[in-house]
Amino acid sequence: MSKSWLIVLGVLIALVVAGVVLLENLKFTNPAASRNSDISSAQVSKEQDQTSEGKVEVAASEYSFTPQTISLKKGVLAEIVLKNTGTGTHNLVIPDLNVETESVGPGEETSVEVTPNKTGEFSFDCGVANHKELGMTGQVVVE
Ligand SMILES: [Cu+2]
Repeated sequence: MSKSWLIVLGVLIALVVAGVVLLENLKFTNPAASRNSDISSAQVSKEQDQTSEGKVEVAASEYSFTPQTISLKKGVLAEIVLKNTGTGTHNLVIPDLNVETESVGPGEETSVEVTPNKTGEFSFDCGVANHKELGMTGQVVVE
């Protein structure tokens, strides 16, 4: 008889504890939810920052690129902006990453987006005429 009362008492205590825990959770549900959404929107804007940080500007002239080495990150979207600071037509080609900008004339610029799917060092060059042979080459380092 006393044993079954102990069980009943134990169940009652368990119910009370569970009820308190539920109430606490309910009390903090709304603030917690808004905190979580703050965090996720912060993460989104951080990712957008990373995307804009993934903007790489390359100047093309006769017959070289500046800079000659650009760094990208595997799996991270980057925008490569090609500015033609020279007097002829140029573009930028990264064969290993399937990247090719359109050709732009003096003073013009163009851009291309790339999300490298592998790490390594790859060459880029100008695909116009024999500009590659004249020195319009560079290195892409993907980490
Ligand atoms: Cu060129």
